[in-house]
Amino acid sequence: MTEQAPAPTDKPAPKGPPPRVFSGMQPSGTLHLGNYMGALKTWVDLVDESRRTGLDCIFCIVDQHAITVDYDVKELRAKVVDAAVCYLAAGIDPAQCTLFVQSHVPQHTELAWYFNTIMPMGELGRMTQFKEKSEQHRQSVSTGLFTYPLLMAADILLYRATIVPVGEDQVQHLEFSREVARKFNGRFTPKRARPTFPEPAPRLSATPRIMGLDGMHKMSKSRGNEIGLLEEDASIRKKLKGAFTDPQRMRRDDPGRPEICNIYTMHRAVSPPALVEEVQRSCTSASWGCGDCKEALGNNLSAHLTPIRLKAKELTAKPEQVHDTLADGARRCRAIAEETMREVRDRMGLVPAKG
Ligand code: AQP
Repeated sequence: MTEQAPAPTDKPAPKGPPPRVFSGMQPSGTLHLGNYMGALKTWVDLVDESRRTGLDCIFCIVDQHAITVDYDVKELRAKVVDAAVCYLAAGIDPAQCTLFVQSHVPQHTELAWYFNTIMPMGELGRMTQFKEKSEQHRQSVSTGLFTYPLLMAADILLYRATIVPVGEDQVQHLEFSREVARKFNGRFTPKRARPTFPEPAPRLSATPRIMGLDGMHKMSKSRGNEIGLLEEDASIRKKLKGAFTDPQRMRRDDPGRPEICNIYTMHRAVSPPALVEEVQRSCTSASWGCGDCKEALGNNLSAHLTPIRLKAKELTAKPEQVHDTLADGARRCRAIAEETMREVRDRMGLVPAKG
């Protein structure tokens, strides 16, 4: 008699937990349009997506990264709250995701230390951001600035996150985080066991690199070349007037190259698709001058950012509410982090304290 194949069942295959998203920003200054268009807008999209898909979104204010360069103690305190206000005002809904401050979860630095012990210095020395920032802060380059990518790897891997929404400048650090995961798994994960860490991948926005108004460097909190996320319309319009555009557009009727123009890139982030097309056409045909593109951008930035600015004003008036949100987030993150760390310590051979 032949054996019968088991009857198919209607039961769906067992599903794992939904993927986890993790990202953070430094409270090193006022968030700017680069942070927003390169990363924060994607966070908001992912939170919206999580309503349908169950994605678990965790967002962090990475204050321990911000202290790797010279900073003002009093200002840092205020900037942490300002960053939380920006996240919330931009549309990060705390009922739908987790928001917390890095230093409220001590396991980040613990895991970073363990990663210090497994990654060779040569790999850290190759990091472009370290080279640029050590140039920028030449008077004192801290060891923390050098080991920054290890803490960033710990931030992500502590939560076993696989989706990391960041701007283009962070892609190299993400590749490094994957290398850390592979190294740790290779050395400490027992054969046939589930890897300790999954490999995280970047999620880039459609505008992953926003240049500064100077056209020389990416828009940055520390270079003074930025437009602030909460800046007033009049100030934004004034800054746009002086913003660097396509250097080949010397005269009004020179056709432009939108693909290399930062003004066009910003249009792509905030303007309706029909207007983006119009800007593209009018720039290449020279029917619009740079001033026209800038004026249209000023109008669309105003429409896009005014509600964010108003919401931020409301939240700034209720700091207790913001602190409560951060405290709830830290509570949840400490629990997740400790679960990971128990496994990490065990796999690395560290003996737990009795009791
Ligand atoms: N210009 C940019 N274009 C696109 N994305 C950007 N990001 C930063 N600048 C741009 C993205 O914003 C997120 C938060 O960055 P961060 O605060 O952690 O560090 P950063 O990249 O060093 O930002 P800044 O503004 O340049 O800060 P400072 O001047 O203090 O170093 C990241 O996802 C980043 O990719």
